[in-house]
Amino acid sequence: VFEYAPAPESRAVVDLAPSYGLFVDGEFREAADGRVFKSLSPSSEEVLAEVAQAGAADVDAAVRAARTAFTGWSALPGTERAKYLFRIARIIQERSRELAVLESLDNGKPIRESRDVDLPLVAAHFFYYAGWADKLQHAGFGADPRPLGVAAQVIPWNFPLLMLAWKVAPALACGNTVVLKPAETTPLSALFFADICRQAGLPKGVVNILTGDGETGAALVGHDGVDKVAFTGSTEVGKAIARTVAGTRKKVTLELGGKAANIVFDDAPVDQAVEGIVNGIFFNQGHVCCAGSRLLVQESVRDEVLDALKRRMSTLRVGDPLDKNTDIGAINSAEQLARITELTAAGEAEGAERWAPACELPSAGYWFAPTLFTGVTQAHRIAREEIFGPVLSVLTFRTPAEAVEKANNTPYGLSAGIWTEKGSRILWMADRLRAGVVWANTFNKFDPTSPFGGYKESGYGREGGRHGLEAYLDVV
Ligand code: TXE
Repeated sequence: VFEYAPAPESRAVVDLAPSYGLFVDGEFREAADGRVFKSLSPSSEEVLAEVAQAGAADVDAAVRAARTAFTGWSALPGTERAKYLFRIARIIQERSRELAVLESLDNGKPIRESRDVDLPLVAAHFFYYAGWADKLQHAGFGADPRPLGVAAQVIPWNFPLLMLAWKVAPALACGNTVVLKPAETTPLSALFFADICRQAGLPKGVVNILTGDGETGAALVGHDGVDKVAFTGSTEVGKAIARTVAGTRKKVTLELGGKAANIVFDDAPVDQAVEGIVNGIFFNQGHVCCAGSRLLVQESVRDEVLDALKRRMSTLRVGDPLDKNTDIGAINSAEQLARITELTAAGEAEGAERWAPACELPSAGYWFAPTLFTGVTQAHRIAREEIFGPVLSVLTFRTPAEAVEKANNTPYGLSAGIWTEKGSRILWMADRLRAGVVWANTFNKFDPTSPFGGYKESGYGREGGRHGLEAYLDVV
């Protein structure tokens, strides 16, 4: 037997400075009031770097810089904007090893995922939207579509660089300028991206990065000089942002939580479905808004699927994100770990049965074993609330109609998965599932050409594809 045991990815490929400033008007600078916060590695609790905490004066400076830069940037021919985006995409590819290690250090995700999923997709989004920059007149937005102006973009910690790419690439392609705030637990890759913008020669002020917490985010979203707000994060904060922008000229798109059903029919090949279930909920520690966090399995195959799933879960390796063998990395923060712990305790208290494979978790850092709940009813909190961790709630159904009813029985509507050999059933189900994305015989599959976004409390607006441009253009 040949045992493949690759060495851990070297942390030495990332040259981390002890402290980082805000990126405003093409320069790194300290916060006006000198405040800083620390970015920790969730797998070791080690301080990776100290980062500036942007306050109201910094928000003002960044928005002004973006507004000044807008005049020149929006006047550039699309072919010129495309050149910058292509250049950024190529630099991301050249620096992808460094960025993948950085992302795994700051976020806790396995290097296999940051290297093989996040980084290739980040580059792909810049390539894809670079291709649109000179074709906007031919895309059904009218003869002369115009950019909106300054885009305030607030992103979460689960895919720091990828969420940045989803937002920055289409905004720039359309001629907008950007002030982006990464999440407080994962600020570093956005700052490295700022360095890439400099390397690409991007005119100053076109991209500004403000690190900070919810207070910084609220100040940015509320600033008068902002024309467009794009947010990905919790439903609670999304609603607060919608309230803030109501009554202003600002346009807004929101990408919020989810509670997706992964629906397995009795004719699906069990091994393939099990891989899809595992990928659906354990990819990125389940810190995925479209995670398949509710397994709906047809009653006749319940036991067979659960037996196979438990066997597969027993092989998952939890541990060092930089180890190329790791399947499940660290939970992103102590707060998120506390949320997962609280909701799983509620699952047990409400009478669901908890199962996890035997696995040894590292002593330092934030960890949670892959966990399965059976005996779950639709009324249980673990069937209704987003857990945002490696926790799967199992429900059963008998008929396709019952599967649709249960899948749709949630305030959310971001994604769903269907596992069946019958094409006609896929189409019947997809028509009735109230979810922005429906995957068939696959899950968590992304590419820059496809629109992504939610129904109901999962938000509004679409990112990705041609639809992703609509959020950054006025039709003329
Ligand atoms: O989210 P927040 P948190 C869900 C997931 C998770 C829960 C809480 O269920 O358990 O949300 O996570 C910024 N005005 N998702 O607390 O607070 C904040 O600084 C403007 C789903 O981390 O929404 C960060 O940059 N901005 C989700 C970003 O909002 C504010 C991804 C997201 O943080 C703000 C993340 C304010 N008042 C969490 N308050 C998804 N859809 O993928 C905070 N922020």
